[in-house]
Amino acid sequence: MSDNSYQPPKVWEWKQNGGGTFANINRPVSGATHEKTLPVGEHPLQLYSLGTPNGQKVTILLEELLALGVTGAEYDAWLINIGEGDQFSSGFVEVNPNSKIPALSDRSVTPALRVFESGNILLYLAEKFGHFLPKDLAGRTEALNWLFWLQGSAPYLGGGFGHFYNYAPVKIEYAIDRFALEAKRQLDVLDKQLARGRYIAGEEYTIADIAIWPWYGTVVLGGIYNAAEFLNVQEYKNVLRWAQEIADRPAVKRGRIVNRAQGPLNEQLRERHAASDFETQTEDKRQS
Ligand SMILES: N[C@@H](CCC(=O)N[C@@H](CS)C(=O)NCC(=O)O)C(=O)O
Repeated sequence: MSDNSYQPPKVWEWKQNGGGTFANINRPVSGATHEKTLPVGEHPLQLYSLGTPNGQKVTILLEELLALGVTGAEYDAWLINIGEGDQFSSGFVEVNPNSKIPALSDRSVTPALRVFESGNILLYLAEKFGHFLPKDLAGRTEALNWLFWLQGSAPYLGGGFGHFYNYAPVKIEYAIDRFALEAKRQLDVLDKQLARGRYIAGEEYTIADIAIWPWYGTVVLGGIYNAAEFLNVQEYKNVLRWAQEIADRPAVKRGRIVNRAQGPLNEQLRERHAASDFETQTEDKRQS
């Protein structure tokens, strides 16, 4: 079952070309690798992101807010190409010293506020604009239970299961078994919760749904890791019902393609600066 040929040395050393999809960007140190300022557009909210599940959370919430008529949520979404190391520019490190997308700069306040960690960005925007987070203590607490659940759980799905099932240069049975087991346990947690109500935190659509859908909703709908059959997602009927209902929301359809730089061309809007960008999305823009 396992390969016992590796014996850890006394002190770990970085193998610069350790292999795998992310070998060229992962380093054991933090901080900027190059000087470059970030672009700034005309809207109060400047988002620096990529259309991964963590990035989609924020663009879905912003599109939902705009759909409600909250004009203060207008935003410029700039593409941060993490495969090219854009997250290590001096400008990006200033908005997020952790060098991970998404990062937001709110320039409607003076001095501008930096907001990082996708869960915190959702909470910040929900509180700033007064939507998608229940106002009563019980409703708010339940929504935050699930928002924090997602922030703690998704790394097992993405960094654990998705990494070893999909990205790792070798298929390690022990690692895939360990994380498939946890991914299925988490899907079962969601399925039982969604048997109790229409949305994750009850009958109201909240930032908990917006956080969880890009990860678990996309997995059960077959959109990431190509793992729907492997994880036998048909077992999770309530998750499937919820995932499809959210996928059908117009704001979700818009938000999930913002800052996407891979997949079908009609699902890529690499940068977003105005609502009309969704209509005027041309071959040229998508490929630039
Ligand atoms: N806990 C962070 C995770 C963000 C994260 O892992 N972002 C990934 C893309 S999904 C990233 O920027 N990776 C670049 C890198 O690791 O250098 C959040 O929720 O914002």
